[in-house]
Amino acid sequence: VKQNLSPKELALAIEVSESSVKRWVDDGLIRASRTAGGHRRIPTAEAIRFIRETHSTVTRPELLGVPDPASIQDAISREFGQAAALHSFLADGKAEEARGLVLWLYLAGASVASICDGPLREALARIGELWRERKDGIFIEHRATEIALTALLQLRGAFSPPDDGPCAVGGAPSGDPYLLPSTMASTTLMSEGIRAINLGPETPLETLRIAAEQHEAALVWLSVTHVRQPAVLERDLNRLLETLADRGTSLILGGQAAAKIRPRPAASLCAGSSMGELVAFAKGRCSTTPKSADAGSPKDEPT
Ligand code: B12
Repeated sequence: VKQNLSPKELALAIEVSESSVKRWVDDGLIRASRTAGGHRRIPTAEAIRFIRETHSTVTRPELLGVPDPASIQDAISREFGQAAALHSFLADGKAEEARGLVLWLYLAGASVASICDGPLREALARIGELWRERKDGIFIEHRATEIALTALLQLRGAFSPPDDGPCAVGGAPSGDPYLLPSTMASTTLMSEGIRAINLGPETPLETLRIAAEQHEAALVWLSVTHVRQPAVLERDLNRLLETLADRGTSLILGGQAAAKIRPRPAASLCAGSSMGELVAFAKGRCSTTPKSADAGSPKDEPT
């Protein structure tokens, strides 16, 4: 995907006049910067947001650097579904196609949460079975993770939540090497207008606490796919919950291995099993500002 577009390129891509695009920029409907020579430059991420929100039809996808919708549709019908098409791109190392499919689903109106909980999760679950039956399974798994990660980061680049809006920080704990779940969480939250700071895998919970304090986060997410020492993680999580509660910050726990740890029930703690649930929880929590500790929690104990 190209970094920036000229008004002419965007106009050609969606078959409108260049003067319309320039007017939309000047009216603030499309965010753009100016070159030293005074020419308008539209970040491609911004163009993608605009196209999706206005349901514009992309007639020249190559100008945006996105794949031809017809080829994506072909792959989806050939493989019998979005998840199956994504799985085949990921398993075959077809990075451009996989990124294109994810971007296309978003452009076509799917929410980031539904892309993560649907095709991405399903495709990766299938990739996770390969090591049992194929010698090259683990190589395919590593490559697929890398491709899925770049697809998410490309999508994440399309969002720029306001600097003064609500903030969330999160990651995966020490001993957990998994990159994708926490990147999904940050991408999903960013798509919902929440400034999300992803500290990634192997993050000590003390580091999460410091980051949450520095950013005055309203929400902390913890994604757990692999637990090395459940007792240690439980102890650290209980400690983190105490300090977060003092500041009115909530924590949402999720991930495939989240049920392996049993923190003490706390009003500021919630458990979720999908990006959809993360969004629902964040929307409730991030509308209140940190420090104004509020009572009540949807669930007392993670399930
Ligand atoms: C990629 C991968 C790896 C990579 C990770 C690379 C990396 N740096 O990220 C590597 C190669 C390191 C790896 C290693 C291993 N892996 Co592995 N791995 C996977 C795989 C294929 C994908 C994981 C992934 O990213 N999934 C995508 C995520 C986003 O999906 P998800 O976790 O389900 O997340 C969803 C929800 O849980 C939820 N969610 C997630 N986080 C959060 C957070 C919050 C707050 C909320 C609300 C919701 C939420 O929303 C997400 C979207 O719907 C899975 C297969 C699978 N089913 O997931 C196996 C899998 C997890 N691995 C498995 C295994 C056995 C291993 C190994 C032990 C052996 C091996 N296969 O090599 C080692 C152990 C490593 C370790 N120290 O833990 C098993 C685990 C089985 C089990 N239950 O114990 C799985 C399930 C594969 C399988 N079917 O056997 N793995």
